[in-house]
Amino acid sequence: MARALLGHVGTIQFGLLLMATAAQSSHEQNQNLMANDQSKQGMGGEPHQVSGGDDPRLTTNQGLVVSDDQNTLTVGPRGPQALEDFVMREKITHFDHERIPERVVHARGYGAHGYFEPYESAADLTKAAFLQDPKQRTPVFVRFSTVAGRAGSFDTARDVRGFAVKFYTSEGNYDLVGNNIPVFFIQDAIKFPDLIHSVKPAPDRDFPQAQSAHDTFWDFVSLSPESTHMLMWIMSDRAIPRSFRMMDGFGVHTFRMINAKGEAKFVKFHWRPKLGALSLVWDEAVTINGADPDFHRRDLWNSIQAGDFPEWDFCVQEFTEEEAEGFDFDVLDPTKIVPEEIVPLRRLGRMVLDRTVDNFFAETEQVAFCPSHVVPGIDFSNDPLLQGRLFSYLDTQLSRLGSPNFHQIPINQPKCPMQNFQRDGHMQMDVPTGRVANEPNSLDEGSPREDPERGFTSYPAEESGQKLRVRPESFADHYSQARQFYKSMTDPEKRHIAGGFAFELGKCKELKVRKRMLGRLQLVHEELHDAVAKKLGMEGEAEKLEPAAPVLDPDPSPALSQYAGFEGGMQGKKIGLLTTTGVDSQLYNALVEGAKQEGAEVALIAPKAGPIETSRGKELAPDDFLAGAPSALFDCVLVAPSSEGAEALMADPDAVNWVRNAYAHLKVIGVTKEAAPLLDKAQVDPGAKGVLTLRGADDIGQYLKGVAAQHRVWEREEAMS
Ligand code: HDD
Repeated sequence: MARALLGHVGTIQFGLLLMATAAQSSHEQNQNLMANDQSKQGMGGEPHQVSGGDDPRLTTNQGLVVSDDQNTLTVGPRGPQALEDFVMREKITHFDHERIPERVVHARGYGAHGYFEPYESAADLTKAAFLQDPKQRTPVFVRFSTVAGRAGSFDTARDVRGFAVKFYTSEGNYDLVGNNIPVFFIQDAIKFPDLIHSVKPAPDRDFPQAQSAHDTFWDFVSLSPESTHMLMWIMSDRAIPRSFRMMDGFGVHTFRMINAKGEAKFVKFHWRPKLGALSLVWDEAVTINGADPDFHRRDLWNSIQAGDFPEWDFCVQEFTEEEAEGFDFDVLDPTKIVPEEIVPLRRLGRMVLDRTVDNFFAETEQVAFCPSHVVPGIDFSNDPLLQGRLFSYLDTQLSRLGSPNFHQIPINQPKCPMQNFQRDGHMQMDVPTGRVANEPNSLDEGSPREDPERGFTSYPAEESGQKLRVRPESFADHYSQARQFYKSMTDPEKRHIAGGFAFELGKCKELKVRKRMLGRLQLVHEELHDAVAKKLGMEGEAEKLEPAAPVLDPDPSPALSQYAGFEGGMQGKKIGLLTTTGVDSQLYNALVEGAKQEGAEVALIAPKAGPIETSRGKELAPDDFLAGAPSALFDCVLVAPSSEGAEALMADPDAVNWVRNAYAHLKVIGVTKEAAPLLDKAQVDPGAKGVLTLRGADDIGQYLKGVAAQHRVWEREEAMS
C-alpha cells in the first residue's frame, strides 16, 4: 500500500512538472505560429491554429483540457487500463492514422516556397497573367524528388529528379510538373505502369530499393526501343545531381501558349539554375548515400536558411506548328528534344526559392501537382504521354490524399477567388452557405457564373481521324537523338555514361537482356557499345537489332553537355577544411573570408566532435568530425592542421582515407606544409593536377582560383582510367 501511494504521489508531481513543460512549449509554439502567420503572405487560407491563442493548455481534439498526458487511466496504480480512457484512445487513434499512402512514384521529395517574376511582358506569346508584368511577383511552391525510391530512401540514387512547380497565379494555380531530364522513357501513358513496375523493387523479394540496376528494369527498357534516348540521359551525370540548386528543369512535352489575339505557338519549357547544372561523380554519390542520405534536402534547407536563395531562369523554346513540321523528329513525341541550335531559349523570368516549409507533412507531403492545372494562355498538345498524365494526377490525389477536397488543404488552395457548386465529400472544410448549389439558377443572383470572356477556353485545334490504337510512324526513330546526345558530351561525360551502363548492366544477371541492350547501344554509337562491352567482358556478344527507322547522324549539340560550356565559379560550393587545434588563424580567416566573397561555404572538420582552438586561442566549433564526414560531402578540400595535429592525422586511417578519396573523387586538394606528408601516406602525388601545397594564408586566393576553375579535376580521371 505504502509503495502504491508513493508511486501515486510521485506521479502527480511528475504530471504537474510536465504540464508546466507542455504549457511552456505550447506557448512557444503559439508565438512561432503568430510569427509565421506574418511571413505567410504565400500560404493559401489561414493555417490551422494548433493552439488556443493565448491559452497555453493542452487539449484533446475536442478542446477539452487534458490534466495528465503521461499516464493512462488505470484501475488502481498497478491495475488494468480502463477502456473509457478517451484521452488515450483519441491520441493513439490519431497516431495510428498519421501516415498516408506515399506517392506511387516520386515518393521521396523536398519542397520550398518562393516567387516568380517575369523579366518583361511575354504578351506577344501568351495571355497568362503571371507572364505580363515584370513588377508582379507570383508565389510558387516547388517540390524536387527522386522517382523510384520510397519516401525513406536516399537522396543521391541514380535516378531522374522531379521538378514540380506550382504557380499561385491571379487566374488560378498553374502546375508545371517536370523533370531534370528533357525526355521520357515511353511515348504513350498506357505503358507507364509497366515502366514503373519494372524499376520498382521486384514484387516477390522487394529489392533492390531506389535502383534501376536490376533485371526487370533492363529487361523492360531493352524491349522498348523508345527508351533508348532517355537511357542515355539517365546513365549520364544528370542522374546524380550535386544539388537541387544545380539542376536544370524541363516541362518535357510540347505545350501551347496562346496570346490575347488567339495566336498559338508550340513551346518547350526549361528551368536554368543560376549556379549551373552540376553533378556528383558516381563513387561520391554512393558514399554520400551512406554518409548523408539527406544530402540534397539538407543542402536546400541550409542554403535557404542561410539566405543564399536558389534561383532559376524560366525559359521557353517557341516555334509554330509549321516550323515543327520541318523538324526531322515529331515534337509530339516525348522522347525527343528540340535542339537549342534549332530553336534557342527565350528567358521569360526568374524563380527564387526563399522560404523553407513550416511543416513537412502539411506542405511538402500534401502538395498535389496535376499537369491539368493550367491557366488561360497555356494549353496542351496531343503528346500521348501528356494526355495520359492529364488523367493520372487528379486520380492519384484521390487515393493519396483521400478526398476530392484536396484543393482545400492550405498548400493546394489557389490564392485567387475560388467558388463553384461542387459540394460535400470527405473532409469538407468549407461551409458553403445558401440553398442553391446548381447552375444555372435564378434563386441566388449572387452565386458564381461562367465568364466566356475571361474564362479558360481550350485552343480550338482542328482534329479528325479514325479511332485507332497505333504508334505514329513519325515516332519511330529511337536512336538519332540518342546518338546526338552521346556525340555532344565531353570525354569525361562520355566515360561516365559508359561507366553507368556497365555498372547497371553488370547488376543485371540475365545474359540475354545484357546482349539485347548491347545491341541497342550499338545502334546508338559503336564507341559507346565498345566501351560498355569491354567493361562487361562481352565484346562481340551484342544481339543484332534492326532499327525501325533509319538512324541519322545529327551534329553535336553543345548545349546538351553540362561541362562543355561550364564557365567555372565558386558559388554554392562547399569546402571541407580538415584541421586541428592550433590551426593558423590567419589562414583560417583568409579561407572563410575568401570563400564567403565567392558565395561558397566552409565546413570545419575536426578529429573529434568537441571544439578546437586556433593559433590565437579562438575557440571554433566544428561543423562535423572526421569519422562522420567523409570528404565526399564536399566539393573540394583543404587540410590545414597544426604540426602536432598533423602527426595525429598521419596516424589516423580516417584522415588518410579522407585525402585519398578526395583525390579519387577528382576534388581540388589543398594542404599546408604541415599536412604535406599526409599526401604521401594517402599515395597522392603532390605534383598532380589540382593538388596544391599552400605556404600560408597568402596562397588561399590561388587555392580558391583552382577550385573555381572547373567543377572536378577531369584530367585526373583520365590519368586514372
Ligand atoms: Fe508523373 C508524380 C513528372 C510521366 C503519373 N510525376 C510526378 C511528379 C513529377 C512527375 C515531378 C512528382 C510531383 C510531386 O512532387 O508531387 N511524370 C513526370 C514527368 C513525366 C511523367 C516529367 C513525363 C514527361 N507520370 C507520368 C505518366 C504518368 C504519371 C506518363 C501516368 C500515366 N506522376 C504520375 C502520378 C504521380 C506522378 C502517379 C505520383 C504522385 C502524384 O502523381 O501526385 O500520378
